Amino acid sequence: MTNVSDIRNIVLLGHGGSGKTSLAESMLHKCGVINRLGSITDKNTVSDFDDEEKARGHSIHSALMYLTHAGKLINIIDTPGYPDFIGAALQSIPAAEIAAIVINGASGIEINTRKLFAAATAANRARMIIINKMDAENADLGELVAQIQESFGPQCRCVNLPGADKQSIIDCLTNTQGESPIMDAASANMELIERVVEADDTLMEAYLSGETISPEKIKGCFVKAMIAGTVVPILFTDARKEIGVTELLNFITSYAPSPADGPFASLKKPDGTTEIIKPDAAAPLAGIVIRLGFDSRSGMKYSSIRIFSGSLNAATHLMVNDAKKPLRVGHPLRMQGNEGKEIEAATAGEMVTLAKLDELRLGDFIHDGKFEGKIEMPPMPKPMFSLALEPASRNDESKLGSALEKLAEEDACFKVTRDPQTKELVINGLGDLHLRVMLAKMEHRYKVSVNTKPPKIPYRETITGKADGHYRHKKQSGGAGQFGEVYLRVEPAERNSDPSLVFSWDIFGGAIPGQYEPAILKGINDVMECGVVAGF
Ligand SMILES: Nc1nc2c(ncn2[C@@H]2O[C@H](COP(=O)(O)OP(=O)(O)OP(=O)(O)O)[C@@H](O)[C@H]2O)c(=O)[nH]1
Ligand SMILES: [Mg+2]
Repeated sequence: MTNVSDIRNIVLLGHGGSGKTSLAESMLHKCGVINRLGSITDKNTVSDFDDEEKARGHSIHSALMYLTHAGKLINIIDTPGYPDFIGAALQSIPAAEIAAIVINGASGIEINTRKLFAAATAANRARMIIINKMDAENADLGELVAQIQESFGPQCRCVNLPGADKQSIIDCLTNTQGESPIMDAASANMELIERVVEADDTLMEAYLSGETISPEKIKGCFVKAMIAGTVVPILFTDARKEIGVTELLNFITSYAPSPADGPFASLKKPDGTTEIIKPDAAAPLAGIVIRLGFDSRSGMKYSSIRIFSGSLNAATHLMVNDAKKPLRVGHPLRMQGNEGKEIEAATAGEMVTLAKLDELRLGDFIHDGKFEGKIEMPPMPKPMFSLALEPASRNDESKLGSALEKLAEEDACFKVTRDPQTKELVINGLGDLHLRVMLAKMEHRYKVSVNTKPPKIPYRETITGKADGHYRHKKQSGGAGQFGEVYLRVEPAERNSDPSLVFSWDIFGGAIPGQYEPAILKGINDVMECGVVAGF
């Protein structure tokens, strides 16, 4: 069991190609977890272990890793940066106190940099910015820092700076000596301290009255300032040459929040109130499912959980959301990319992975029966790209349903629907690349081939204006005579109104017996389903 204050949970967020996976790799290498630095080109990083990731040279899923540095356990979640795979990144944000937004030093602020910075802010995470690829020849790092401050606010302040040779790092948190092409260490230090003291009234007063604030006091206030967001530290790295990586690890262990510092998870209870969950290992169990994956070889399902309070071991009776029946769990695992190491127990503040629990879904609230409610996940973008599928052969047909179900379980932004009108099987995702990758995964992993085509557009007739109709029914030939007379007025309801039919009587005195109403409604609904003019 690791002491809660000795844990740091960090999620790496940022646009595709900014170097998150390489950075995670170099952190593991620096700490001796791996003895060879893997690379994207050699397809041998710990994080991008999936065949599809290796083939494409970028991350598709989130991956969990861990290391120890300066006596602290650092859990790292590497996330994909391409907009098509943003679901996995968003899903990981609630799992970590620290959100590190990685920016490519050469290409600067990109679309997902902004989206993910905003998502981390909305989720109240302690944010930091890592400018990676500081070695890139065309990088104007001074200009980039200015753009970051303009886009994300003046709270973004440099904690270190690249040396003129881009081979070294100049600390400006505890040091005022040295000069970087961006600025001198003394000015950076002053700018940084200004923002840190803002989180503490006493320190702020002392600072404004001209007192020199000691490095110890700055250190004591830094975590508070990061959580409050008065400072968003900027650090520089070159992940390929592992420059700035030790400095990054030192910063995380000494200045960034542990689960004991916060921000804390909040549980939305059934009565509408909120309960803050403090990371107490002795308290009841509470956690959320942050990642799901199926092993490409064994097909085994792995569910990763962030534990907010309590403890989980092989004997735990695991409750999921408001289900009444507990699940039996096997040995908890701690994941290093694709490799799971059995651990006795996982406690508050940690991440843990459980095998073979088919019932678990992304975002599920797990507990031991003593908590009730839901921990909210960040909003997910709606899948807007669609493809209609047809199994390539009869053999594929039988396997298609279960393969699609597994793919949808892993990815909150991938949905499978059957269009009730066109009867087509349709997959929906965030972009063309998203859908192509899912189909490739289905082919390689589950050996299911499909033919695709653009989905038929389910055109629907609708009412565009107001109209009155009248029909008289008379039947006198044979048996009892029948007579009926109907007056119907139709006009458009509000667009997308739910329910789509708004029905009311326009008659005074109640001369029509109520028993006719269901038949009338059925008639109208049948016509609405089939259309009047063109039959759809
Ligand atoms: N020159 C240089 N190249 C780097 C650095 N960091 C990463 N790269 C290269 O940049 C490319 C992209 O790196 P990744 O680590 O895959 O980037 P990522 O952010 O994980 O990308 P996604 O998984 O697509 O979000 C790879 O070819 C890396 O070798 C760096 O600091 N300097
Ligand atoms: Mg990556």
